[in-house]
Amino acid sequence: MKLIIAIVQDVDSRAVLKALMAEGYRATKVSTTGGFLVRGNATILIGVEETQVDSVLSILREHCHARREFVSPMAPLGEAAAMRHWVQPLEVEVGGATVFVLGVERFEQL
Ligand code: 2BA
Repeated sequence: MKLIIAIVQDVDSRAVLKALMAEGYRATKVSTTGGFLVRGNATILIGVEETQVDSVLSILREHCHARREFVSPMAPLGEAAAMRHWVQPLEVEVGGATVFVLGVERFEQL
């Protein structure tokens, strides 16, 4: 058995869960926060048989989209004034999905 941990953007999470349920997969969504942007994202835990991993990855690929986000770097006021120019927002591309596939040693439902 495998545990798929997929970190997706909040806006994509509903469509991903809907598609997973429609295909008969079981999943748990946890509300999480990205360490870099410090914005809400969603972590979806999906326990599957090894033969189902690729099918779940296809669903994630179909429903998770990359988007461009802007971050405003914070410079201390004194420093910004010393630089005598505005600190430019930094553009980053987020997603589609960051996925980890782990082996499951034991699975129990008690
Ligand atoms: P965040 O940490 O908020 O990162 C959002 C996006 O910012 C990243 O998108 C990446 O494009 C950029 N970014 C992250 N760290 C950076 C850095 N040190 N310098 C420059 N740009 C940086 P993604 O790579 O698509 O990641 C989306 C989210 O997936 C991340 O949100 C984080 O929550 C998670 N994630 C990504 N890689 C991970 C990893 N190796 N371990 C755990 N979580 C991860």
